[in-house]
Amino acid sequence: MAIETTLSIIKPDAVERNLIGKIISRFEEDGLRPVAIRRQHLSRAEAEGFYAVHKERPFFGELVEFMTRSPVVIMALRGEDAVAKNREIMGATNPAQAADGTIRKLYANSIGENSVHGSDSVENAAIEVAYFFRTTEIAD
Ligand code: IDP
Ligand code: MG
Repeated sequence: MAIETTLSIIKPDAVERNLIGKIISRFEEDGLRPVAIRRQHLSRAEAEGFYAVHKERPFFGELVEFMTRSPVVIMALRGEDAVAKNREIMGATNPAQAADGTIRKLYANSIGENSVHGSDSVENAAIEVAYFFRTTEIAD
C-alpha cells in the first residue's frame, strides 16, 4: 500500500439534496482527506472532455446533460490506497447492486444519477486530478 491521490466528484443529484457534508464525512471517516476542493458548474465542454472515454456509449448524452445541470463539488482525496478505497466507499455504479453502507447505496437515485464519481485506476487518477487541479491548488 502507498499514499495515493484520487479524483472524486460529488455529482449534481447529491449537491442538489445538500449531501456534500455527509459525503465528505464518509471519506474522512475512512481515512481519505480532501487535499483540494472546488465547487463548480461544469460547462458542456468540461464534462464532455472529462468523460471522453465514454463518448461512444449510449448514455453519453444523458451523462453530459446530468453532469452540467447544476454545480458539482470536485475534490482530490489523499490517503493510503486512496484509489481503491474511494471506489470501495462509493459502491457499485448501479445503486441496486451497491453494498450496504456505501455512498451509492445510501444516496444514489439511479445508475445514472449515482451521487459520486471516483477514478478507477492509479493512472487515471493522475490524469483526472490534473484535469481539474493545478499542483499549486493541492495542499497536503
Ligand atoms: P463508474 O462511475 O462507477 O466508474 P462508469 O461505467 O465509468 O461507472 O460510468 C460513468 C458514469 O456514467 C456512471 O457513474 C453513471 O453516472 C453513468 N452511467 C453508467 N452506466 C450508465 C447507464 O447504463 N445509464 C445511464 N448512465 C450510466
Ligand atoms: Mg468510471
